Amino acid sequence: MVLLRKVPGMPGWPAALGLRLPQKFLFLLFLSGLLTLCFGALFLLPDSSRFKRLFLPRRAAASASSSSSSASSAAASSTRDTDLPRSPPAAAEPRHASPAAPRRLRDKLRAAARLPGPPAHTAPGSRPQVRGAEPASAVPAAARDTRAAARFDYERFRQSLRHPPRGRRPAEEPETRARRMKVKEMMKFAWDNYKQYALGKNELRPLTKNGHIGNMFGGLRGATVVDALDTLYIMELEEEFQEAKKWVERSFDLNVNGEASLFEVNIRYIGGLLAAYYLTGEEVFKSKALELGEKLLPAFNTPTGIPRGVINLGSGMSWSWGWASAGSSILAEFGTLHLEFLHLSELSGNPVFAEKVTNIRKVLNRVEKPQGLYPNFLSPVTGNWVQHHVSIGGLGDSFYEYLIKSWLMSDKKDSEAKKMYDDALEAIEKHLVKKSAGGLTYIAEWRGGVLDHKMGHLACFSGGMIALGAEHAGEGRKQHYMDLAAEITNTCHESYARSDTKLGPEAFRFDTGTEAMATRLSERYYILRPEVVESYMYMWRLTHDPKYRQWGWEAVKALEKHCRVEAGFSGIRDVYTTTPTHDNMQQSFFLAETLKYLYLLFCEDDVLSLDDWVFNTEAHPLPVNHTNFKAKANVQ
Ligand code: DMJ
Repeated sequence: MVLLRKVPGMPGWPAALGLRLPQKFLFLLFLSGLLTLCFGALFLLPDSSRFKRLFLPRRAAASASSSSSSASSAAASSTRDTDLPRSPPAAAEPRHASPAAPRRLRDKLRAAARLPGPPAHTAPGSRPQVRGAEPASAVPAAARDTRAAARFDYERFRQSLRHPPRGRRPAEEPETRARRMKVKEMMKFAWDNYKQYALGKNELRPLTKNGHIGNMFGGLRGATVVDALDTLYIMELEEEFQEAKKWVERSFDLNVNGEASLFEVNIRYIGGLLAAYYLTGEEVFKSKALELGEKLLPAFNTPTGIPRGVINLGSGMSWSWGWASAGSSILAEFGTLHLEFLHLSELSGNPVFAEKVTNIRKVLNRVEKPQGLYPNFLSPVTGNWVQHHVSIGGLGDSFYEYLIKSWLMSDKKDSEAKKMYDDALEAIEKHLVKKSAGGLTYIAEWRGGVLDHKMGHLACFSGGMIALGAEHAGEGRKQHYMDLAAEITNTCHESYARSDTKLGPEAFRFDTGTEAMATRLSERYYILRPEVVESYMYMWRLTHDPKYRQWGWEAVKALEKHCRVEAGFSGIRDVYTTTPTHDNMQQSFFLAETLKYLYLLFCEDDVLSLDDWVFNTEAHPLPVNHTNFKAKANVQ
């Protein structure tokens, strides 16, 4: 238009060019064509939302812009299920602007487009090794909440359960009821003392009557509160549950800035919050779980996507444990995220969590397994094993547990997990399962091909796990695996029965003439661990052999006799003396796991029925996917 304006004293410029009428007409036609083209191009360019805002009314512009960002993100990542709501747009402004913001933005764009970029880590061993992507808080909380609320139908979920979570309470024998009530009383005692002396700290110190914070949870507090929530609820300790809930609502602060174990935060806090949400429908548990889940995401920002073990919940920086060989990540840690992360995706509608754990599986499937076994240390940089130490106890344990439970939680659809579990168990049985001279079956550890004839207390969960998997083993294998599960559970019971306190040591051996006993001073302690009673609970549910209830009751009596002190329960330093000294620590897993499994042992099978729930490795019940999860990860 400006070009055609007549300047006073000057002829119009088409005229100045000396054009005739038909030529003028043709020229005007060409010019108007050109203008139409330019105008149209504004709408066709990949990101024209800003221009659109100039020409369209506000509302129309907003919807046009959101559909364009959705389409472009789908195109950038062909790996996503197109049914899903998109992750927040890649260029969303980080909540806290900082000098690092432009780089963060670039990283985020790269990640969104799955473009290879230089890894952000430095040499293994140096600390911190990885600067994570921007903290997940870059996603506005309100947006997350709206999206989640729109997606997850709690009522539909509740209707999908086959049994009410707290059971239907049929008549039962008085002895079983009395034993269950005893366990409930122990839980109340443990909680009341924690509340009185340590509320808001992570654990209770029952001898000195104060709280312990420790350094595992990166500044998060209240590990015992969050770990206890679902146990209090299941035991119908209503008032105590309300106290715990109130603490979560009013005092549970996620804006912390410390070094946390990714694994521990996941199994205790995220697992505890998810279970509390699914059991009660209280939104506060869901929103805290999602917020915390997002804070863990930067730990996955490694060349392979295998997360590092330690993360600063404030900065998102992550690194490997100083004690883990060559900057490696630990099998039992990165292999124990699957259950919780699928639920985070289901509740948030954001597939990112599911994608992270699906990728871990892919890496594990790609790497060659020595004799079919999974070593405990893997490099998050190369995706290769760092050391050939294999164990179904510490460092390996819950990885195997999460394979079979992933399959069960998927309503038996995740056949990849089932195959990985079946293959791993076959290799374990072939190379690690041994029988002692006295006829006790145990699972040894493997160090580069050499067997260490030792079994940790932690490994005693495997009786329950193998029984759980046996149900679904191939033709002819079911009885075999039930027998194996029963033998291992029996060996673990022996480790308790052969001690003076009737509680088991941290590790027991089969190589120096004695069997199922600790041979080293440093392995004689018991810290209120759950694994042995966990196996009793599964064996009871799956066989109804009364000996498992009997063994559980022996454990209850031993706990009362040796671990109960004036202000709570404490671990003991030596299970082979009837006058043990106490370690002054009431572990949060005692409330989450040990007491829950003991309680369930004396309940009917429909209380937290195995048809409806899988227990995460901290005994937090997560629902089986009867409702067909929407959040499907599709990682290539
Ligand atoms: C718990 O925190 C979990 O069971 C974990 O998997 C391993 N050990 C402790 C309890 O012993």
